Order: sequence, then C-alpha cells, then structure tokens
Amino acid sequence: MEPRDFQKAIEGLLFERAEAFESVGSTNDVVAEWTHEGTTGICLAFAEEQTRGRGRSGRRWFTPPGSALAFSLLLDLTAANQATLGKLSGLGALAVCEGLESLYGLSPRIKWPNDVLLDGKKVCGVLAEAHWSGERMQALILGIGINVARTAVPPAELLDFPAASVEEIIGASVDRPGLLRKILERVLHWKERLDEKEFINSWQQRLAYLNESIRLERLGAEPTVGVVKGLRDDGSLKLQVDGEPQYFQAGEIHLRPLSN
Ligand code: BT5
Repeated sequence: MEPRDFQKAIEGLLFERAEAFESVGSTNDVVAEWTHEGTTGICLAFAEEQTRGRGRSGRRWFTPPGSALAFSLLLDLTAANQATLGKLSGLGALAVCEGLESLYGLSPRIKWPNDVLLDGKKVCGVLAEAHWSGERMQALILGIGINVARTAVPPAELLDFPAASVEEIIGASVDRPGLLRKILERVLHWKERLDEKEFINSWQQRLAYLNESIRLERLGAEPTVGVVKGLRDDGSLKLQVDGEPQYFQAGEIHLRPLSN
C-alpha cells in the first residue's frame, strides 16, 4: 500500500500513533513494543508482510508481501477485564464482516470465536492478546489478518481448515485501503459498545453453523458435539448438548462442522 493510501485510509481517525511497515515480524509485537515505550492511547500498526505472523497458541499466520491486510490495534479500553477479552475476537470479526458486507455485498460468517468465513472458507483470522502487570490488564491488542489476494492463502498442507481469499470469492480486485478504512471505522464504533446488547446481537447474527451440529475441540478435553444456539452476553458460545445448554468461553477452541 502506498504511504498516501495508508494516510487516506486513516484520515480523520484519532490514533495516538499509526504506522505502516513494509515488513515486520508480527504487527501484534510492534504494538506491544510501543506500549513498552509508554504509549497508552489507541494505535495502529499495519504491515505489507509479516515474517513471524502468529495465530493462537503460537500457530503461524502467513502474510506474504502485498497480498493481505495485516494490522494490529492497541485498544484504549479502560477498566478492561477478562470479560472484555472474551469479546475482542468478536469485535474484530464483526468489523471485518461489516467491511466485506458494505463494500462487496458479501455474507461473511463468524466461526466462533475468531475466524471470518466466506463460502465456508477462512479468509480472516483475529488474534486478541492481553498484556498483564500482575493482576492488572495493561494492554489489549487486537490483531487482524485478511487474505485479500489468492497469493495470501497458504498451501493446503499448511492449513488446519480450508482457506480462501476475498478476491477469489468476489472474482474482482479489492480496494485494500478502502477495506482497511471500513474495518477500522467499525472497530472504533463497536469498541465503545462492547457491553451493549446490540453488539452481541450483531455478532450472533453472523455466527457460522447456527442451529447446526458441530464438534468443539479443546486442548486437553474430549471433543463436545452439540448444536450451535448463539452467544451469551459475555460472548461465550451456547451449545445444545444432549438437550441441555452448555456455555464455552473463547480460548483454545476449534469448531468443526459435522457435515464436513
Ligand atoms: C488465527 O489464529 O486465525 C489468528 C490470526 C491472526 C493474524 C493477525 S495478522 C495481524 C496480527 N499479527 C499477528 O502476528 N497475528 C495477527 P488460529 O485460529 O490459531 O489459526 C491459525 C491457523 O490458521 C494456522 O495453524 C494455519 O492452519 C491457518 N493459517 C495460517 N495462515 C493463514 C492464512 N493466511 N489464511 C488462512 N489460514 C491460515
């Protein structure tokens, strides 16, 4: 992205610090570094390429040069707590959905807790990280990676879920600065409204596999098979398991449609 396009994408948005890089390890780490330098206001780090992009639990996230949108936001959420953290992936995923809906008329779905799907394939992953100082949450970082061009999509053998790019789905090229702007606007909109019912409703409306059977996989636990029933107010997933509702907090969790 040309520097002037990046500047246009963020024009009028109030960031304490916003920078676009050609290549970094991970934009989440760039923002974490800024907090160590004393930055506390809302910030944005964007990169054309990530050489050590990561997903949850240290998994890799691929961002080849110029093919994606990869960025991280430092969120100035005062009084943030564990409950806020449980909603952050939803915040990122919802903003990406709204960007894709408004610019391209798509109907993306959110594979709870942190993936955005188009035609059942992953086009975006969200990584929410909190930094703690003892009991106190010091920084909340929201990282978003979107496959824009086909070249962003890693080879199938490196994937644990089918993936695609936005351009493959729409069959046309994507205005990366325009999409970035739209997503930033929606993140900034919703971050003030995480405790409102409208936020949970908007997230829930886009849930993948609603009323469908899925297998939920968690580290160190037997998989749970159930029917997706929606979200609780704290962003946890409601599953109907053997006729009883069960709730799951975001964490090291994977959903798999049973029909696949
Ligand atoms: C995620 O983790 O999906 C979160 C990805 C977050 C990436 C953003 S980019 C900006 C910021 N900086 C970072 O370093 N990260 C954030 P998870 O649900 O754990 O999925 C990881 C899995 O997705 C990997 O194990 C691969 O199988 C798959 N994967 C890796 N790169 C992919 C890509 N470009 N497209 C689709 N799937 C991918």
